[in-house]
Amino acid sequence: MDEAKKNLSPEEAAKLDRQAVAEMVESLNLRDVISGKSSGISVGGKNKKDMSDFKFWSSQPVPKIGSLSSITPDGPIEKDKAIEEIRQDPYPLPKDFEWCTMDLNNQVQLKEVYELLTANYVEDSDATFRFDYSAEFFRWALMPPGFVKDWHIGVRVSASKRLVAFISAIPITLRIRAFTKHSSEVNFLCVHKKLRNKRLAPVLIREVTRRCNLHGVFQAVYTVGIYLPTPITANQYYHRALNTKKLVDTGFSGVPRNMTLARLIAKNKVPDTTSTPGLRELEEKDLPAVGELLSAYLARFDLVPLMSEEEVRHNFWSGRGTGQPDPVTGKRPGQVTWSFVVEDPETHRITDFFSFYSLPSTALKVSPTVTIDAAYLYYIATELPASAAGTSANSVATTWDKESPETRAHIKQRLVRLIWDALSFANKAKFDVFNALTLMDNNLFLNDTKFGPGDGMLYWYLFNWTTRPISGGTVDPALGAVGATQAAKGSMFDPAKGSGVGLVML
Ligand code: MYA
Repeated sequence: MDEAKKNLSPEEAAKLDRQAVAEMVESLNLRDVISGKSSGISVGGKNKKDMSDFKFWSSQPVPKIGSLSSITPDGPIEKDKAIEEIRQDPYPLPKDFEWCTMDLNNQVQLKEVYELLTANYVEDSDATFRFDYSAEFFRWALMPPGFVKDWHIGVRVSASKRLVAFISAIPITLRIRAFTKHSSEVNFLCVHKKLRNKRLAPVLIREVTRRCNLHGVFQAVYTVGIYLPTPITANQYYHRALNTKKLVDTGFSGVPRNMTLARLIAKNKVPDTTSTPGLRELEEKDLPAVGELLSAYLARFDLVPLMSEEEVRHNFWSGRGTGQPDPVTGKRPGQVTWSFVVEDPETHRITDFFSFYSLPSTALKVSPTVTIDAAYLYYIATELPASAAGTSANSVATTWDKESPETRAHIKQRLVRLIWDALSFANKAKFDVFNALTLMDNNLFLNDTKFGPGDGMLYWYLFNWTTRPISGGTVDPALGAVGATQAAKGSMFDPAKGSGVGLVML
């Protein structure tokens, strides 16, 4: 019996147990809707897995578990293949299934993808929340400039033609430290719940790889909520409550023990008005300036997308919806992204930029089910102080971890203010929660703007590329112990530690 319970009646001891559980739950703070993108396998503890446990992944060009270290060289694991070496036919599927390429310009097919993912995509570990991407979101996320239709891959039941699995890739020019590679970003892998554990996922992954190879692409980046061989970094999710009551009512967050709901609501209140002079919604004419600001800002990180002008336009302009904004929320029909700039009132230079996107989740255990409207921080950038300038769009020098305390303080002060403003906009647009990861310079604002740790980690992977582990703004998986238990404690956040990740995956 533990010390605290020694002189207690059974009722009192039970109460203490409940209290301990309540404390544990409270320490989880806010849970991750992100979920399936969060249920980790412990790799340090007794559930330790090694390469031989990963029958599929041990056959793929990915780093072996434990192989990444501070002396890992940068480079491919396998050489690029000549076109004749690449398998020309699709991989065989189990009997009764067939491949299809989804045409997302076709409303019926777009709806099929949407319906498959709405019912079967990522859930948290106890199936309380599930991502609820919208059809507009898929169009925006999967059809960037240069997208390859052939990389929107579906599996249908041959007889009924019902869509039962999906995987996608989009092109991305990725800078990994000093190397720039035309790569693909793989996402939205989904197998219908009734077809799970039948080894369909490996066939989908091999097929998307084959189709990327046929386009001369041999590297990919992807994020997953589980530990696979082998992450190059990991970020932790953080959440900022906006509609506190709804989050508590739906089980997304709890009221801490020594607090009332009313006090929690007051604590989470955000200002009705923004505070940065010159802040306004992005206009089309700002796009070139935003592209430059962003590439100078991102040049400081280790893993970065190099965005063309068209990509900047797509990422920050094309998702703004069409038609008249709603008079209360300001949201346009079909809007998936929100982008803002700060125009210096005197010089008219664009000095700052931030954006967020909408990704609702369904709270599955409340009846009827409820939608949690979540905003996710997308890209953010601020002009660097003159002393830190010198990083240019073409620079490949990673500098974020060598910046002076003055530079860090300058960035922090700008970001904290911008994020308070982002929270005001998101609150006005009636989002319930604002989410961010411990990537880029986010650790500089998370505490000051009252974000709380979630219980999920997001693991980052590179296909057919090795590099030294990249700091994720939290304990590094390849160097330190990592797993669901530790992540759940919410204790891995070190505000002083930044991250080398300068890429945001949807
Ligand atoms: S992350 C989102 C993933 N989707 C979901 O979580 C939605 C809900 N879950 C499902 O739909 C299924 O459970 C999925 C697995 C489809 C995930 N990433 O078919 P199985 C390995 C990679 O029997 P199922 C996202 O979209 C697993 O370790 N591998 O399993 C990014 C085992 O391999 P091994 C995964 O549960 C995707 C094998 O699959 C994942 O029926 C990036 C079991 O297969 C996962 N999320 O289906 C994909 N989950 O034996 C990689 C399980 O080795 C891209 N597994 O342990 C790689 C780059 C390719 C392009 C390269 C170009 C050059």
